[in-house]
Formats: sequence, structure tokens, C-alpha cells
Amino acid sequence: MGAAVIAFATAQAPASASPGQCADNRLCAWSDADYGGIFTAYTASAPALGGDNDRFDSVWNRNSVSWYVYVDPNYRGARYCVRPGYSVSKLGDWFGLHDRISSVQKLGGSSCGTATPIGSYKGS
Ligand SMILES: [Ca+2]
Repeated sequence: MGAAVIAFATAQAPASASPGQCADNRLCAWSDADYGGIFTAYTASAPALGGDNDRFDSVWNRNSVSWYVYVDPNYRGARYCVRPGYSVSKLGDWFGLHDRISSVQKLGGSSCGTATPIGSYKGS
């Protein structure tokens, strides 16, 4: 085995930046791209999003497990996976998901299973 040490920076987002709204152990979502607009954070699965239905355009997963996002309520319809520490700054750039997410599901581990991962690593 190599002796490489992988170190992850854990820099906090600037206090003035919208991503700073997102606390640890949450799936955070915003109504606008680049973590702007109306902010909502989830600590558990939600089969329906109420007033946030079909509203999100950016998300950030600050959990150690993956979350699925679905385009229909009750964990139905097209399903995509946001891995631990990953974010999507503009859901419209990923399978046209702008204003389409209708349920979110917290998984038991980091694996995405057969679901398509979306986003890029932002840090957790
Ligand atoms: Ca939808």
C-alpha cells in the first residue's frame, strides 16, 4: 500500500455566501441556482415537499450518506443520487431537473445503487 495521505480541506463557506445556510448532516436545497433564493434543509426523507414542490434549482448534501431526489412525489418517477459532500449548483444542467424535484429520500449508506449520480464534490 502507498503511504499517500488524502486530506480534505474543511473550509467553511464565507458567512456572506448562501451555502453557509446549510448546516452539517442536512440535505439543503434552494429555489435558485448557485444556492440562492428560498432555502430548505432536510434531515429525513420527505415523500412530499409542500410549497417546495417543483421549486428547487440547487442542492447540497452535507450528510455522510447519499440522498435520492425524485421528480414525482412518494419516491416515484425519475430518480437521481446526490452523494455525500456533493452539490448541484444548477439542477437545470442535470437532466433538466430545474423546478422538478418532488420528493427526497435519505439512504442508509453512501452507495447510489443503480441510480444516476448528479453534481460535483463540494465538501461536507
Ligand atoms: Ca416534480
